[in-house]
Amino acid sequence: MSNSLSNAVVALGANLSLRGNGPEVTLRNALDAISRQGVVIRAVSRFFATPCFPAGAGPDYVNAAALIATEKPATELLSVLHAVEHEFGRERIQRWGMRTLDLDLVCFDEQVLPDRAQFDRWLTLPPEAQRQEAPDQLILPHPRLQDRAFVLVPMADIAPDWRHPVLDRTVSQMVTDLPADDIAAVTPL
Ligand code: PH2
Ligand code: MG
Ligand code: MG
Repeated sequence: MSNSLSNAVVALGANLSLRGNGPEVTLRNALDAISRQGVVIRAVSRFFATPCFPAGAGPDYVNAAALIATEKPATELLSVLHAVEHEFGRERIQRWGMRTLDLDLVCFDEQVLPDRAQFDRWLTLPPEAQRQEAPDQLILPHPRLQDRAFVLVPMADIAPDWRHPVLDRTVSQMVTDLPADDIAAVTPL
């Protein structure tokens, strides 16, 4: 048995207050809750205000990213994230709906899950289908990672050199691939 730790990136987001706390406080509390679950938080990005995607679907978000080291496999880390979301009032109702806390597992080492064929299907899903369909299993890396400034800009604070195992681009490179307006709209708090 190897004791080696895996590295994962978790994207944090919130755009609704919870128990009188705004999104920024919720994200801080969520990071504390994650670190009580037997995973090590190695680094946390700055916090950013980001325009809601899709545009007009709700208030601006606060987004951040955390670099995590863990002995757990990816699916167990995901269970931890779901438990913390639940603790912070998250109800899974509407795809891309407003939320008090969203914790997305973005990448886990260089793993491609569940397999390359499934990953490729989600990667190339047309935008209209993306609005309708949500995967019922863990897809890694997150299939929309490369499209989203609100994920990539925070991630560039903590894992600029992580290389996407399928796209073969680093986080820094994927940031520069984004439209300049998208990057400019992600503003540090
Ligand atoms: N998350 C969503 C949907 N839209 N928009 C921003 N700016 N940030 C998010 O984290 C976000 C979103 C679904 O998880
Ligand atoms: Mg999300
Ligand atoms: Mg989510």
